[in-house]
Formats: sequence, C-alpha cells, structure tokens
Amino acid sequence: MSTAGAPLPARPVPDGLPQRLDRDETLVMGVLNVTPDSFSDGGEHDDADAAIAHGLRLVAEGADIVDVGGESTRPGAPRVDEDEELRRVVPVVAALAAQDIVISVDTMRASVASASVEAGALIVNDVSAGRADTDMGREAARLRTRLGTPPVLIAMHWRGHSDVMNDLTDYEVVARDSAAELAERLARLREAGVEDRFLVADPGLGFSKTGEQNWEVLADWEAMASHGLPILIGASRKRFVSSLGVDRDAATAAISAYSAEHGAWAVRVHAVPPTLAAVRVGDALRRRRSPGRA
Ligand code: PMM
Repeated sequence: MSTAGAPLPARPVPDGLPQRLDRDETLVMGVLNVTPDSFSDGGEHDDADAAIAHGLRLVAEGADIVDVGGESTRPGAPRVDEDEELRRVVPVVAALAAQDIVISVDTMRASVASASVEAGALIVNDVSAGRADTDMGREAARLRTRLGTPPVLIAMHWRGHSDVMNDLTDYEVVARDSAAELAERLARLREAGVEDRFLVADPGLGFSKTGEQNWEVLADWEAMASHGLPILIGASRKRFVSSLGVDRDAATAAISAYSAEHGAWAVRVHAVPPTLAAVRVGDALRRRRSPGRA
C-alpha cells in the first residue's frame, strides 16, 4: 500500500537552458552582487576580479546559476545610472559565461539585459517584471542567447523602486493580491512576445511586503503556483528571515527545503552549501509525494 500523500502540483521548468539544468531537482542560484552598497556583501565585490572569483566560488560550492547584479534593491537604495550598471555587470557576465557558467543578469533595464545576453547571459532576472523599463518584454522576446533561444525571463512581483517600496504594503490578502498583480504583469510580457516556456514567476519576498506579509506569501504556495510557471524563491538573508534571531543562512536553507518540497524551480541564495543540502532534502520528500514532473 502506498504511503504517499496527495500529489503535489507539477514542477514546471523553463526552456532555453543547457540540458544539464533540466533536472527534476530544485536549482540553486548563487547571488553575485557587484555593488558597493549591497547590504549582503558590503561591497566586497565592487571590483570585476573579486566578483569573478566569488562567482567561481559559488559554482565550486554547487550553484547551478550565478545571478549577477549591479544595482542594489535594498530598501531605500538609490538607483544606479545605466553606464555604471553596464560597467559593473557586463565584464563579470562575460568572464563567467566564457567558463560555461549559466548566468542570470539581475537588472531592470532592457539595455543591460541586452548587453548581458550578448556577453553570454542565458537568463534575465527583472525584479520589476517589465514595470521599470517598458521595453523589457519586447527586448527579451527579440534577444537570442548563444543557445539560439530567447533568454529565460524571471518576472517578480514588484510595486515600486527601493526608495518607496516599504510604503507600498497595502493588500487585502497579500498572497492572492500579489499573485493577481504579477499575473497582470505576465499578461503584458506575453503581449510583448515573451512565450510562457521562457517565463519564471517570483513572488518578490521582501519587496513591498512587511515581515508578516512575506510569511503569508510563502505559506500560500497555491497562489504562487497559480501562474502555472516555474517558481523562483528569493528569501536569502532578507529582513524577515534575519529577524528570526537565528543564523540567517541556516534559516534561509530551511526556506529552501520548504521551497524544494513544494516544487520550486530554483532558490536564489547567498550561501550555497547549506541551501544545497536543504534542497536535496526537499527534493527527496517531494519525489516521494509526487508521481514526478507532469
Ligand atoms: N531579491 C533581491 C535581488 N534580486 N531577484 C529575484 N528574482 N528575486 C528576489 O527575491 C530578489 C532578486 C534582493 O536581495 P539581495 O540584494 O540580497 O540580492
């Protein structure tokens, strides 16, 4: 007699990535902030060589994807101008992509997405889902990566830039409302020509959400899965995690295990080793509850 519980929803994965990432396992995306003002790494990597070395370390530790960002999205952070963002990001993307590392570029600018894809990025991670730069959808649909397909586009729930996002936290039911807002953005991206098979949805933990609201969003996996798209979870070292008063990377890893067990496509984290162990646990449990990817 089977002891399996109710099957969990299917775990969709995007097209457009190398075959080695087409696994029935939650992927680990390592964070590489090339910024002097990142709260996470204190600007340690505001230097291409140091950033490249950190990217290689993330991969050696087991990251499947390296997410390169040149603009901090820390609450209150000022915007970085376009030339400076390009200067920070493109050489790092080029150097890591040249080593066959799967790179995602964390940018809200279509021009930076374009230059990064040209430099070898396979994924565009736009935390604003096309709201900050209305050319993003069209550009993502037009671009071709070195694999000959459009880049994967990660579309996150977002209400406004870092200087105002903490004032934009009114919801009736946060999980449902934020999923509905993201669904609208996804519809716009589709209208701009982005195909579903290249889209990933992200609930935007820490963006225009109070501590309590982040937990409510995470708890309502059905709302996140309602898009029918692969899901990326970015909880790493965010205030709602750090404020638990325990080791923030261990707490992040626990969220990674939960996310993997629910079928997340990937988790975005600063500390790869604890999360790698955690996602394997989540994967092992999910496979025993689900008949596999549909
Ligand atoms: N969080 C941050 C930056 N980029 N991208 C996605 N897709 N999802 C996130 O949750 C996310 C992101 C902010 O965190 P950091 O400044 O520590 O990188």
